[in-house]
Amino acid sequence: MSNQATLSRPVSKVDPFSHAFLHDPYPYHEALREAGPVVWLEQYGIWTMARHEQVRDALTDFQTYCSSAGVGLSDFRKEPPWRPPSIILEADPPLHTRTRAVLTRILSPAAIRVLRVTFDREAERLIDRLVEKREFDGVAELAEAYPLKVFPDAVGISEEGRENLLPYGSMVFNSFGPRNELFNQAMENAGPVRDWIMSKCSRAVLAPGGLGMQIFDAVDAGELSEAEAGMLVRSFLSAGIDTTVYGLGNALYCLASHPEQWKILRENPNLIRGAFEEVLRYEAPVQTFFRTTTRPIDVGGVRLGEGEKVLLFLAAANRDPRRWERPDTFDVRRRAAGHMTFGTGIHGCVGQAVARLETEAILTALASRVASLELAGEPKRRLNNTLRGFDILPLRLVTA
Ligand code: OVM
Repeated sequence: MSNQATLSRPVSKVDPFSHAFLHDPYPYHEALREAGPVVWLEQYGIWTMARHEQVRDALTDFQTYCSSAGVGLSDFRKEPPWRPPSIILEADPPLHTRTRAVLTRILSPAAIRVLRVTFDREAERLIDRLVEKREFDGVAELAEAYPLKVFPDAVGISEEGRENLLPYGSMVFNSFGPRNELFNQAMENAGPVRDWIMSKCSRAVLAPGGLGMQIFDAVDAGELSEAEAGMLVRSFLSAGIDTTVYGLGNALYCLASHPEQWKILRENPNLIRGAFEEVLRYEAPVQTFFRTTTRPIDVGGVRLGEGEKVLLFLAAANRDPRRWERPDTFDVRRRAAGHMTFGTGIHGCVGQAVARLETEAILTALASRVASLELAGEPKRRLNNTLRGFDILPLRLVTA
């Protein structure tokens, strides 16, 4: 095909951040995938990719699709970011290479093995309490309660003020979208929440031996400045809570609403690890990230200019029929590896082993005790410009 196809770039009028879209994105995902390999979103003057091949290729080509102009809609070269940019998420090599190396080491398989003992014990404790309760809100009492206990403990921050962590996550993940009502609501109490977060990022307040203090050890080794270490603690507190809260909530929802899949897991606990990958594919807690082009590039015969924003639909790639058989079926036995929910390439989720550890600990504790996991009422969604998940998830546990 020649470049003449440039003349017929696919266009769409949809708003991926409207309430209608966020409530039920799947029909819109399909329309965007079928419109073409790359689609112009008129409302925002940006490109979007919703097919697996193009999303994966863009994530892999960090030189053409950069992160340093921000990974949300806002272009940091044109408007000031709402907070100082993350030095890992919103950075390109060589800065990214240096910061990433530190977090990769701190979150290595050996480090995860150390965390597992505590994470398993806390999961068993919490599930024992909930089994006794029988009926509870799966969001507040499980999907939020568990990550809010184990992760800040692992980082090594004080108990006091942890109620700021979820509001901060809401600010961070809503801020990747447009300045809409969701963004404005999330930012209502931004000042005090941001101040509390920043007050937890210094060497003086972190517990010895924790994941936070290990970042400061890299300062002593000459890898980071003191200020950079604080910024990477901020990355832990930005990326480490809401993502796992929404992921755990989606896991509970998928399993409670597919009882035959829960039965399969109970009978084969070795499938739990793969089941979480399937949750991430089927109901991605992180739906989207943006990149910005650093040069003109052809995508499937359509020419993108330099300095243009590209919305990557991770969640749509996860259900692309070009890549997956029965993409809209939740199947815990499926090989779901290759989903885009953790991204891929140099920015692929550095904390993914922690996310898996938390979910496996909870699902394993549940599977060993609970015969049936049921919805006990109507779930209610919590809308966010980036995250997909629940505000309320009424659950009932029936023991074996
Ligand atoms: C960060 C950060 C914030 C949100 C998400 C994320 C998914 C990273 O501050 O580095 O990764």
